[in-house]
Amino acid sequence: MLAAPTLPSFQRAYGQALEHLVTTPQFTNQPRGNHSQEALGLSFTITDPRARTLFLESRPVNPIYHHAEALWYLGGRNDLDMIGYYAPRRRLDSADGTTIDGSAYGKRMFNGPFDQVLALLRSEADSKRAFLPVFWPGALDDPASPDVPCLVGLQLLAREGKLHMVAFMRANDANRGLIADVFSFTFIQEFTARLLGLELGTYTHHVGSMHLAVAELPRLTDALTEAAHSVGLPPRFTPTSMPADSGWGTIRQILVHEQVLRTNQMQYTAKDIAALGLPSYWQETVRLFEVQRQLVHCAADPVDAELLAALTPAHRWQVARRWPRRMPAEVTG
Ligand code: 5HM
Repeated sequence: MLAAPTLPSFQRAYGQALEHLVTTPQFTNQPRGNHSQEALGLSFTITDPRARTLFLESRPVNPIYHHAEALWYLGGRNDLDMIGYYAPRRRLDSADGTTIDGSAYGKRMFNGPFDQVLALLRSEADSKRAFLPVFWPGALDDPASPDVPCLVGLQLLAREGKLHMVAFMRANDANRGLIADVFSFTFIQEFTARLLGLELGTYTHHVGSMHLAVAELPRLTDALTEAAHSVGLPPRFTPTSMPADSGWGTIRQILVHEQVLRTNQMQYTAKDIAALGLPSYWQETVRLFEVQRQLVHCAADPVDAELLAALTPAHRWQVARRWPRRMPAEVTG
């Protein structure tokens, strides 16, 4: 039996998943009318879960949404207000127009089960019971549900001083959900490692149905080529680490800044953010949310050049590629 392929970064896993689904799909089908190419039972392991994002010219990602989603999960929330602001498409996942049910993974994990998992890992490090279930027995009760959870659950394993995570998914869109899911789950893994005072271990991702939308295939040729060319090259940017003293108080603080920026009650300059008393890692998250505030609430203006200059080079690169028309003339990423 073979273990999942072990890769240094998510970008490598993304490249391999695309390649597999584009060149040797196992099935072509139309579940719920979504014309897809699919392979069953795909898995990969990432040795550095901090290398959780893509730096591809041909597949610009949204680092602001990724941070918002990870914090929405950690906040144990299910409100559409927060997540829909960063990705209006998420409104389609809501049956009542105000909440999200199936994919509000944080609400299911962080209101109870997570504390039990922490207690378990603190009392018996070798435990293999530290599982955070998300898919529940009644998840298929409503055949018209717009949002059945794709995540079955997350397992945490403390081994030799490191915290490993194994994610189990029933389904993943390799060019959409996968990118956000791996970001959020590895972020939760790193945060949990900080809570437990453990080093960060590996991240393993198992998927029942990995698929791509057939309509997206023509647009994926460049991403496939670029991902293949990046193999063997040094990473474009070195990942940063969450500070050791990050805890629930930090998450609560960041969510307060997130809310006042989202609702446009506050506007922060780069200097304001530097004076908030947060570690630079978490200042960066607030900077990303201020970028979003400007993108949404100051739609006629370019994003402030000083704010962009204060971002890490990695985020500046991603932001400049995702919103090229909102960049001031002096910023090239
Ligand atoms: O028909 P189904 O419920 O599987 O459609 C959900 C679609 O969103 C699938 O393509 C699934 O793979 C994708 N998805 C994902 O990749 C959805 C969620 C939200 O639960 C997710 N990852 N986290």
